[in-house]
Amino acid sequence: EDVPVLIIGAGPAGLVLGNLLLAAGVDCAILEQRGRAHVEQRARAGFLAANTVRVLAENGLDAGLSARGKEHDTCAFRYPGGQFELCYRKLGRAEVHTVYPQQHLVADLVAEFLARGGDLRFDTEVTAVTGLDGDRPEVATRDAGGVTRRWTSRYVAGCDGRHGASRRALPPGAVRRHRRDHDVSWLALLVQAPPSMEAVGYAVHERGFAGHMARTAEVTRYYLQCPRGTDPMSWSEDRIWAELHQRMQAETFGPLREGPVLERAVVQMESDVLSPIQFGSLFLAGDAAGLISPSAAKGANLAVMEAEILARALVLAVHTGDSAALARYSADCLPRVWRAQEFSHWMINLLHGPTGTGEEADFLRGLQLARLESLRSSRSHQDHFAENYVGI
Ligand code: RFL
Repeated sequence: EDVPVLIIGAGPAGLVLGNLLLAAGVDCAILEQRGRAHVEQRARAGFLAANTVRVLAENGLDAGLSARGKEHDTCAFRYPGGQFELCYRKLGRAEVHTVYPQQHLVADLVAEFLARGGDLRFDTEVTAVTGLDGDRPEVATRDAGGVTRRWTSRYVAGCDGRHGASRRALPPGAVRRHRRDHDVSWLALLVQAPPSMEAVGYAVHERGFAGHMARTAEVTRYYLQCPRGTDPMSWSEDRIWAELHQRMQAETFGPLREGPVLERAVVQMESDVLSPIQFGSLFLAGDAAGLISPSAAKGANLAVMEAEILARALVLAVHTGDSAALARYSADCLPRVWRAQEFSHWMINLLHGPTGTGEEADFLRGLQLARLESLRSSRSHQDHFAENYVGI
């Protein structure tokens, strides 16, 4: 089968790209290894930045988001010194987040792509991508029934995440990988309970970080820093709530609304940036192009930012043969990616104290408290925070 653009992966990156291409009259197909129900139920991100909402709205992809998304504008920090709140609607560029679970966004984007007549193949795993240094790259797939197929295209968009076929197709040395293991793990929990507070809650505690993020009226996300290698099932629900109460200082600042834990996973804070995010006819977007720690909730937003820039460049190349924008794709994206990485890295150091004891740990703990104190008391620091927290 032959199409101008083959998109691997039906996450936020691939689906936004596919919808923008169809809207501009560029034929494409999306190949997704998992089934439709699986991708539409995979709970991950929820905080959409203003730029993401703009991209979706400008392209008519925001019906669900405007009906069910909720504006969010405040985060609360709890630490040994007390609690303070930052209302970022009144700081920096005065932007807000829209809270809308990623799986709902994915379901909307799938529905819209199909309604626009798009070709979306679920249960179709890409097993190999070849010929990337020429202008007829080939993609091999295997469907759920074991049937294999070959696809050709002019361009391939690698939107299949960090473990996808696109990264595997990069020849050694073709791109440089910059990588950091932050040596921090979170037990990420989805709880069947309404949020315990209006704000996003970040709690810095000597037992480790704890976080609270609203998702919907019925479901709330919590995070608990845990030792590396923790088996997510090894923490009982009693232990989870006891840790959340203690670290979030519920006795001082108000009780948490408890409920059954619906989902749990251990997330290792890791970041990487590929550079360039292109090789021959393959263009990477989203987690395939770079992984960002979830500390500042940037991953899905970077994916949408890249998808929009890539869509514009591909439309120009396919319609007019002008590939100048495609050649600039990496250079256009990477400075924004690095800004987001720098901020997320700063957030990691804000939220997590050193794990050990001793003079060096004490020193690092001192820096962490100074960082919090600066954020609490300095208006210019707060403006900077707000600009980077919601900005992309
Ligand atoms: P996705 O969403 O992983 O989609 C990739 C798709 O590719 C498919 N695939 C393949 N298909 C065909 N053949 C193959 N060989 C394939 N290999 C893979 C996969 O099945 C999948 O459907 O990547 P994309 O589109 O780049 O989007 C990235 C985001 O999903 C990710 O960055 C965010 O979820 C990160 N993230 C957050 N980002 C935010 O902006 N705000 C948040 O609040 C936020 N919270 C989070 C997060 C990620 C988390 N986890 C689980 C890592 C919270 C968590 C817990």
